[in-house]
Amino acid sequence: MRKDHPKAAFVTGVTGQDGSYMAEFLLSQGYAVHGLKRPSSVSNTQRIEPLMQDAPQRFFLHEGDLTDSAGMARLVQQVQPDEIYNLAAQSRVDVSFDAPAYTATVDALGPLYLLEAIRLLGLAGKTRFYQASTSELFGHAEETPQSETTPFRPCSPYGVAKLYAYGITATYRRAYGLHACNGILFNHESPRRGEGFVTRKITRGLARLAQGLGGPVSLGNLDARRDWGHARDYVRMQWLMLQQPEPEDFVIATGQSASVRDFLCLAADELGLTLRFQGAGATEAAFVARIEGDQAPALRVGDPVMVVDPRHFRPLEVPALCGDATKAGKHLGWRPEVTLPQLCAEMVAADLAAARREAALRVPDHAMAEPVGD
Ligand code: NAP
Ligand code: G4F
Repeated sequence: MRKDHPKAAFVTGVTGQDGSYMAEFLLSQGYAVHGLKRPSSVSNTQRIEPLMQDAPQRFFLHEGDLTDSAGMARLVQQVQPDEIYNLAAQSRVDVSFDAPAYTATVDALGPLYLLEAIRLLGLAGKTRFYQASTSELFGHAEETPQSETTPFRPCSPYGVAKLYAYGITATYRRAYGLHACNGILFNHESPRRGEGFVTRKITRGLARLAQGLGGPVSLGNLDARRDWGHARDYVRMQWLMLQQPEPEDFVIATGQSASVRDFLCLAADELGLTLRFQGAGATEAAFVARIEGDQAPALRVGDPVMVVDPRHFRPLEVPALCGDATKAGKHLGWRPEVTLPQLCAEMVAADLAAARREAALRVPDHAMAEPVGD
């Protein structure tokens, strides 16, 4: 890539998990990166602070909202991007049941606004478009593992909104010749994962409990199975898709699935804890059965670490997902590099370090009770 005229990428959702890894990756490849950031009264740039410091000449933030069609067209016109990565979304499946119309506006119409901007601004020959599609499209999947040819049966407002986005992306590719692709990504996690998703809820919750901060982690369906990879591995694939001469859709997954219960046990193991489960369904709980090492000084054998709370059950659940990324392997030479135990260890280590910092800063109760002054 020419240094005096780097490629320009427009990344929506740059403040999120994938957006922050994507911006880092693109900067490392020499791109000028323009990120879309939602206006916010409190800071939402924690994940991209280092980039704002280190690459001020090539990393630019633009305030805007994906649901503002005119604003998106104005930004696309201003940036004239070579590549758009549409990563912004209301990405919580559970939240989509409570906010279905909002989820549809952001997740279905948002990508349409960007595609229309490319088309109406006459950028179809220049700007390549990546849409963050999802394994939630498969929903109650008809076959396992799921590949690019598996029928879609979404079963959440999120999945249905993302199905529209998938379809409109493919339609603009066929109708107007846009270089537009769908990455059908299975779950991917990292220490930057939002705190409401189950893996991060577990690693953060257990790490804090181990340091005497907070109570047992409360979870929903422990038997749901997901195909979990590392977000850093997955953004590389998103970029690779846009480097292909012809636009195509790809599944990206590890090909291995594990249950929420498995992930809970893996995370506990990282903290030297062996768990004992008791009860079933809505009354199940997990307790400390054995402790090794000194990672969990606040816990004793018999302490509860997890309780099931039926409020976390979903009106409709996707019981199991497992992807077949053979096409990505063949066409793009892509293989996931990080295993689930490695991913879990990285997440626990980061959350444990944060919990230790928080515990060290905590003012002991007896100190609070001391009289102030003479
Ligand atoms: P994430 O951490 O939740 O990030 C979502 C991003 O979208 C955040 O930057 C958020 O901004 C932004 N956003 C939300 N609504 C917006 C709006 N109306 N206008 C502008 N920006 C908005 O999600 P992620 O895990 O990085 O996922 C990235 C994309 O991949 C999403 O589209 C998700 O649906 C899709 N996906 C994710 C996975 C996965 O396992 N991670 C799998 C398949 C597909 P704030 O920071 O202000 O909230
Ligand atoms: O971590 P989750 O909320 O992720 P989910 O629903 O699979 O969605 C994620 O992956 C999709 C790709 O397939 C993305 F498109 C989407 O944007 C998001 O990134 O839940 C995973 C599983 C579910 O079966 C859920 O019922 O964990 C189960 N679970 C059990 N207890 C819980 C909890 N999920 C959450 N969020 N919170 C719980 O307490």
